[in-house]
Amino acid sequence: MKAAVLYKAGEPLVIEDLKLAPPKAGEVRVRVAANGACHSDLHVMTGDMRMPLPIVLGHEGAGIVAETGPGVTSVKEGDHVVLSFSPVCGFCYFCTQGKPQLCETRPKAAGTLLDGTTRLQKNGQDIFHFAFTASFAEETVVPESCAIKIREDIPLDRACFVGCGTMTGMGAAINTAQVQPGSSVAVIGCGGVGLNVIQGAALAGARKIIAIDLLQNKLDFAKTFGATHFLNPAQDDPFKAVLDLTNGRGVDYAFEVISTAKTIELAFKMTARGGVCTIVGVSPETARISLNPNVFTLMEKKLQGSYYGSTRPRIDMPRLLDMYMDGKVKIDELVSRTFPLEGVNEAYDLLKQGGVARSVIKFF
Ligand code: COD
Ligand code: ZN
Repeated sequence: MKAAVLYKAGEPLVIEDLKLAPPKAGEVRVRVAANGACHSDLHVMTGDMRMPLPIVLGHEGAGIVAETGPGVTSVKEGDHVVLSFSPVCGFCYFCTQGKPQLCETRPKAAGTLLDGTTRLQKNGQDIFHFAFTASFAEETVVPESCAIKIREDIPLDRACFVGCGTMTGMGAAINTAQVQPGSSVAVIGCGGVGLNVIQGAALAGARKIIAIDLLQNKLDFAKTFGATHFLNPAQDDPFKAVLDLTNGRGVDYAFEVISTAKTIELAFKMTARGGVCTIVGVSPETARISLNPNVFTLMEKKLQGSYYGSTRPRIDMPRLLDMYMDGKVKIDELVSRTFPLEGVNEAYDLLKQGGVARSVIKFF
């Protein structure tokens, strides 16, 4: 089967014919229908996020179950699924607290499935799986808990976004930060994920949603997703502008959706007394932030992270898709371009240039 392989950071992905071994116990083989081009894959391509190589990237996928390994009970051949990039055991300390995004069950080695091995090979050489999903491929084998059954009337080239951008962003606002009706929100970084933080905040009833991005087209997208005010740091000082928009207080909720130390510090600085700053981006290992600790005490500001929108995949993903089908969650507006697998490098060139909200790689 065809897949896009990263052999070396800084080089383009190579479309290869790979061998995919059948699913082992507790695994599912999925025929991938579509996969969004998210920035996290780009972090691996540039070397900012270190992964074992060669690797098949892709973690925003949806498809149809082709085969199930022994013991699989939650899906069967022919079921439509969204791919989750975070396996869930259901039994550990965190799963039983209702925080499956923090599940303790992880393989010993990055880039493998849960048993520490890969199902992907080229000429006898193991190829790694990115984020358990490896969905820039015609087919993939994933842990059962990463195959989330969904309704069959949802177009798979839309459902795939719930596998990352829509869930990560909306979940950060709704599940992690629990944005309150009438509140003020600032979102720094209005890409595929940030636009969905905006969408989640709008759905939660935030009154003022300030979108901050260096690119005018992203601010235009932000309007579609529910932002009420727009700031470009290349033109205005975003800290000063946010104070001007909030009676000098700062926002109740700030979100950093880029993953740089500078923008994290900025998000925290524009958070009001008693407010909550949520980091959505994952920065390079070497990144460090610098904060005055007194503001935690004297101003009761809070700083927290959000992983995968604090999602409970089997509850939140089908629910967001129901809301999409009811016209209450926007996904179509996210899709700027559609490419075949062979266009994957072009899709990432466009993301780097900032020309798109999201591109989708469509297999069928
Ligand atoms: N000031 C304002 N805006 C900026 C700046 C800046 N200094 N620098 C970049 N931006 C804007 C860009 O113009 C762009 O619009 C946006 O920031 C980034 O958007 P995308 O579309 O390139 O990126 P996303 O939305 O796909 O991904 C952003 C993440 C923060 C999620 C990603 O970078 C990341 O850190 N991923 C790891 C976190 C994670 O949970 N990963 C799991 C799957 S995503
Ligand atoms: Zn992603």
